[in-house]
Amino acid sequence: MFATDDSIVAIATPLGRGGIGVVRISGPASPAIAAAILDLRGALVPRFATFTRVRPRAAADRRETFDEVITTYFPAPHSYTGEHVVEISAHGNPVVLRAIVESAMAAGARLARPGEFTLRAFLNGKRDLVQAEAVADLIAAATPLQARVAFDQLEGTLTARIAAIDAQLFDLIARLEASLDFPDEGYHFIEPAETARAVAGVVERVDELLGGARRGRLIREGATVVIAGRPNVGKSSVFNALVGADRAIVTDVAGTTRDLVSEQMDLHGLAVTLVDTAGCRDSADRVEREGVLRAARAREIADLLLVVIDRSEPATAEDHELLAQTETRPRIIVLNKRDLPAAGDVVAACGANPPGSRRTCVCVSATTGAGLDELRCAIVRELTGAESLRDPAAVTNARHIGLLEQARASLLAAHQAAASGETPEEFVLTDLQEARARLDEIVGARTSEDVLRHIFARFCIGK
Ligand SMILES: Nc1nc2c(ncn2[C@@H]2O[C@H](COP(=O)(O)OP(=O)(O)OP(=O)(O)O)[C@@H](O)[C@H]2O)c(=O)[nH]1
Ligand SMILES: [Mg+2]
Repeated sequence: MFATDDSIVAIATPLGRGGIGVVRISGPASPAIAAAILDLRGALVPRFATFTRVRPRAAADRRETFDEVITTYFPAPHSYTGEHVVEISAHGNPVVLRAIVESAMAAGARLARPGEFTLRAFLNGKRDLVQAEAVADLIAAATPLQARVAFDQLEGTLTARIAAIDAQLFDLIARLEASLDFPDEGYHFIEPAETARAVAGVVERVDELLGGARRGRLIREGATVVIAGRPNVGKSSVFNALVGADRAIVTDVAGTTRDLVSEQMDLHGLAVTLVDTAGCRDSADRVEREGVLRAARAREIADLLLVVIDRSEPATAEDHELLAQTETRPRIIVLNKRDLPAAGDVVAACGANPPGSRRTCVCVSATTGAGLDELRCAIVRELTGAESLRDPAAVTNARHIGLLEQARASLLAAHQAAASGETPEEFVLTDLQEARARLDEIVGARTSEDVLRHIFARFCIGK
């Protein structure tokens, strides 16, 4: 997988028709391949848009062209991959683009594997692993906030913060090693207490990164919010009101919704999958029973539950059962139908956020839209613990979080050993080196082929 001496080709734009479609060729032979398939008057000028024609097959009849194209040549190392790259912008038609790829293959290129362009950029030192992963995230982003966080990482914000921690560790390790290398001089380059202090400082910086990580991961991966409640309380109405479309069927018949209905939405930048479910009740109807079962399963995997209660009716046994069942889960109690007079005891039974409780209760009317903005804010707050996501987290990726946590554990072990003042410096050193190795893995300074394979398998062809 990691051979880079051949030249690769792929369509870099999405499948389908559009104004422009781009074929990308990367590798030592790309200028020669371009010369073979294009109708060029001379050598391609670096980083210059050349208007030319493309031929169906290498060395075919020069008059037989099938598209006019703009070609740009980026000589190594100043290209996306760090190799010679030729980008051919043709008209965005799959037939034309595939024919260009076939011509390039006939002229010696190999079809690129998913993520292979970005893999080459990583192997050639154009990007570290965090930045390569950020490319995939940026391409996959569904909300502007996701895109911004991915772009921050592409720019190297996280890389720089990890490098700063790594530099602190390196300095500490060098001083400890010097102490070990010159034991006879009776001189310590660093005293155990100072080592402990310095390690504590590094832990603090790792904690700063991990602090926003839960929020960061939510931003990157999105969250699943499941609507639950007994039949007819207005779950589907709340669902439709939140997604802003008549997506789920609403009727006054209890047991309208049978299957799960889900819709993606952008909530203050968070990518939320909202799921409407069948109302919880015992039913003799086989179809409805299956729906109730699916609803229960959906509740299990939810990051957050919206437990809908009809505030205009006295609370039923089913309401109380669901409230008890979801007591320990992250949830918001949604008191719906606030446009109707309230049945007093419902509000008392489940409403009115009692002081000091973590219970979040929002009063809405799916019919008039009242309270929905408050509900949206409450959802974001419950999921992220923050009012606003204007200051997004630096760490968003589960792989990075895992490695940072491992580094932190080694740092804590080093700290404990140094603070005791009795553990030999070799042990402290081993823990510190271990922590450094984990940080190196994040940016890809030492990463196994398996991990790389896994990471780049997420990409599509042409990236
Ligand atoms: N007045 C009023 N009526 C509402 C409100 N929300 C829903 N309804 C009505 O309540 C009835 C049930 O609404 P649905 O959204 O279908 O309720 P559901 O919880 O999805 O019901 P099932 O799918 O059967 O479990 C419909 O007649 C809605 O028009 C509201 O805020 N105010
Ligand atoms: Mg429904």
